[in-house]
Parts: sequence; structure tokens; C-alpha cells
Amino acid sequence: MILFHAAGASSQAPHILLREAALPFSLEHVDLLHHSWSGGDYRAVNPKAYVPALRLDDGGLLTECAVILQWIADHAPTSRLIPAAGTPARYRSLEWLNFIATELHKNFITPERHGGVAANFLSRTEAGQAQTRLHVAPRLAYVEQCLRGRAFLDGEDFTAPDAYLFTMLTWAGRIGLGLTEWPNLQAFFDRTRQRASVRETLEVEGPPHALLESRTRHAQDLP
Ligand SMILES: N[C@@H](CCC(=O)N[C@@H](CS)C(=O)NCC(=O)O)C(=O)O
Repeated sequence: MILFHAAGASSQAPHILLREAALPFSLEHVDLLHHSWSGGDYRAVNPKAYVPALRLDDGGLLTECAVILQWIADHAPTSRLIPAAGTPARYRSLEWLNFIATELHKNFITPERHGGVAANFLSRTEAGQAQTRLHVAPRLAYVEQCLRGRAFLDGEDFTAPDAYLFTMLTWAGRIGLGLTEWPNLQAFFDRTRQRASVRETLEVEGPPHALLESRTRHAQDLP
């Protein structure tokens, strides 16, 4: 299995989950600005041009972060990273994955264009980041309420949506949205950052790729 990724991008979530699942995988770095990777034009791999993308062992390609996370969790059932299909708990988990994808992830993304390319990136302008903060803050306030009295989104155990939420919280720090007013989110972030899977991911990925980094801070200092 190959995970096509860029440091600190949304691909960080499946990177964390692959480590949680202890599935064998390798990483391929994608230069998002130039649509390139060590094998050439990344658009030949993924015509959508973005990460994450997961090359499966049968040669198929899976895209869309929330779906890749489900695939990983479903292929490591003993790791208990997502409830069984068809159960009420599974739908709660899907609800979180969809919320994070559409209400958080998408609201972090700017319509600004970098280098003339149409792309999904965090805003690099102060005005753009202020706009993003306006959209994201009320949604994080909702998650703050949901985390009251629980360690992770699903309760006491780390599951797939937690990896996605963690990555979104690193982005919050990058656009100047600290977590100090949200103690449950801060505790979630600190707790998750201590997991071996997350520490390994942050170490392997290193600083976020240039187009995500607007405040010259390292992921491990965030938020
Ligand atoms: N809908 C996609 C969006 C993925 C996405 O926004 N990827 C960003 C990095 S976080 C990206 O690769 N941007 C580069 C581009 O769009 O060209 C998903 O949910 O996986």
C-alpha cells in the first residue's frame, strides 16, 4: 500500500491511522504546487491532483480522506478503529467523518489560488485567515461541547475520526486559532499528540509543506 501525502496536509490523518492500524504501507511525497512526485506527474496518479490518495495492493486508487480512513479502519478490525458496519455506533462514526470533512476540512480551505493553480490550501493572507477563523470557530465550539466528559469523539477509545480531528486542530493553530478557549479540544489535542502513532507521524512528516505553513511554526508546537 502506498499513501500519497504532503507533510501536515489532510493526508496526515490517514498516515496516523495506518500507524494505529499497524498495516504495512509506504509513503510517497507529493509536491502539491507542481503536481509532481518521484514518479512524475501526480495527476497521472490522481486526476484530482490532491492528497491523500491510497494506492491499494490490487493497484486500485482510493481518494477522499473520510473514505480512506474508513478503508484503513475496516482493514484492521482487531485495532477497533471504527465500529462494525451496520451498527448504530458505525453511523455515529460516519457522522463525525462527514462533519469533519464538510464542516471543518472544507471550511479551512481557501478559494485563493497559489502559483496560478486551482488548489485546496489554507489561506496565506491575514484577511483570508480571518475569514477562515469566522467559519471554523463555531464548528470547533460544537465539537468542544461534544467532547465534554469524553476522551475521544466516540468515548474512551481512539477511532478513525479522532485522527482527522487532530489534523484539523493542527490547522487551527496555523491560522492563528488557538485552543485556549476550548479546554476539551485542548485536552483532546494534547492526549492525541502523545499517542505513538501521532508522534511517529509528526516526526516522519516534519514541518508542514510550504503552502500550508503560514505562520512559520512547526506542527509539534501547535496549536
Ligand atoms: N476532498 C478531498 C480534499 C483533499 C484536500 O483538500 N487536499 C489538499 C491538502 S489538505 C490538497 O492536496 N491540495 C492540493 C490541490 O488541491 O491541488 C478530501 O477530502 O480528501
